[in-house]
Amino acid sequence: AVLLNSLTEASNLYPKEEGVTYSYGTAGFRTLGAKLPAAVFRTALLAVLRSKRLEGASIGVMITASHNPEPDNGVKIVDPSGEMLDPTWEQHATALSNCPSTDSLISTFTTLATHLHVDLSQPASIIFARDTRPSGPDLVKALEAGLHAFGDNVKIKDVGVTTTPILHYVVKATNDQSGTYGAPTIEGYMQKMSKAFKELVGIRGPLVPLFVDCANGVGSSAVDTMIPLIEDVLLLRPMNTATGTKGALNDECGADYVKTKQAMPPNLAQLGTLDKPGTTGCSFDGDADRIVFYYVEDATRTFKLLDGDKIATMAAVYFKELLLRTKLTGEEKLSMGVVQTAYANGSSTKYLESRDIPVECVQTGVKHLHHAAKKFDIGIYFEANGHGTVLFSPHAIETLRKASPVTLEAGNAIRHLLNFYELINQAVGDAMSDMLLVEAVLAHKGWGSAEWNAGYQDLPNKLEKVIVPDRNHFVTYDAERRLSHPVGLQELVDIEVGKYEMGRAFVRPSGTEDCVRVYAEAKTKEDVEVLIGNVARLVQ
Ligand code: 16G
Ligand code: ZN
Repeated sequence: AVLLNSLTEASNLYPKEEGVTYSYGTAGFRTLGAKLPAAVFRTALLAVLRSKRLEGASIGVMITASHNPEPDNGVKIVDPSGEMLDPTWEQHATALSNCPSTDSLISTFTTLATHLHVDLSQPASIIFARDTRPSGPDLVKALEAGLHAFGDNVKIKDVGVTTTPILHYVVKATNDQSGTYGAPTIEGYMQKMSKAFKELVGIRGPLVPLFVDCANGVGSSAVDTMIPLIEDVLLLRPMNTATGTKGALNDECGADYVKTKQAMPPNLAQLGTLDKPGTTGCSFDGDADRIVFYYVEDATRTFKLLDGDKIATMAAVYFKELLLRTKLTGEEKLSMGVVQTAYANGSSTKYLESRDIPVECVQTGVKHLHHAAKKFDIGIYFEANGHGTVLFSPHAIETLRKASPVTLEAGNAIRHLLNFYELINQAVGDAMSDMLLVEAVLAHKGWGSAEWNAGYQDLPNKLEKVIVPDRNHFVTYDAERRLSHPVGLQELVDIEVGKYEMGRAFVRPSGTEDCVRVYAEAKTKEDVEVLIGNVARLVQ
């Protein structure tokens, strides 16, 4: 009763606006920052319930809207393993957030506690962080108001302004029983990663300096911290680091801009940043959980994009080589596979299949990719947009640690794989970690970005938004590659696609915006333009 009184009092300070409906989707709650305080306050209550349900395990809360415009913000919950919130709990988050009054909030909260078998006297532990958005501090206050309402029974740790993947790392490391994952701090993250990276690069360094577009976001502080730790092997040259400039975040820069426009940030182009042959750039998104690379082709002076598919394919081919070199057989033989979404360029899928690397296609959204990747000993997943990572199964780690290598080469391969395991964020996609993964593989191969890009050529492709009266009328199956509803539409799309060489197109409702997305690829740019235009017209 004391608890309910203090929750009531606190909630009255964060009333839900009438007419706003929240939905906990692929990215948690996401909307204009100004509309979020009530949802963030209520997210605190759900995070505490979740922690108590899991006997006090630490739960993370991240306040960010990633690549979206600066006035937007969002909040999402991180489970103790460092992964996204258990999908069965998403509906509870939505239910709490939409209670029209404090009374209904309190009654929904107590019903949920009973229904989910939460012992409210259990302790709880919450770890939170935010990105650089101006609305962040107010949302942190709303979160803290919700947490403080529980009194001393809830332990709170504020990681401050940091990247989404660092928060996931801190949560995972805090809950790690074995104590071997790393120290649960930003510093622990930097130490773990820089050490593994330097061991991997070894005498191959120093490498060619790398330009890093930080999207004027929180990635710039992570890059600043990393620079001195690795500068003897790789010099990072941060760009777009104006986190204090109003409106600059994700504006004409960042991974999402580069991937959607298929062009480099205009200011980098203007400065001629990548004009020198052999120079490579990369772009983080606003919360540094995505990365794409690019360079200017020497002979043609054209922009070349190396996206999530390119990262996945290079990692897969290299890890397959390393696995062969380990000479592990029988029980010790480790499986490896790649998980993609429908957005993966057709050429990348073909390239993997032609190398006998298993490829699986799942629905958009990190939770689906992550889940599917766990089936492999080494599970590589990337969305074309640059979000992804490589997961090592407990079996893989145990096998690699115990293995007695038969040759020096086998020993080196095992050591490399274990160092990659240390380097690669095991919780979630991570721009910093993926950046160093790419640099390490390139160093081992002795490649620059042109050699990396030579593996296969992307099919021309395009993504478009179509505004429709109700996107819920669009229902997909086959990992979002086909439509079951509106009835008959898929057949019309098929006819259209059939007209173009290497044509492929699909239509799916967005999980984060009120629109339908149309993707098309084909052998030529001209065909893509016509194909996407015609499919978009069918959808309207
Ligand atoms: C979210 C997802 C991202 C996905 C995007 C698709 C997470 C952490 N992020 O940003 O993976 O690519 O949504 O958005 O799951 P859409 O459904 O609007 O196309
Ligand atoms: Zn992001």
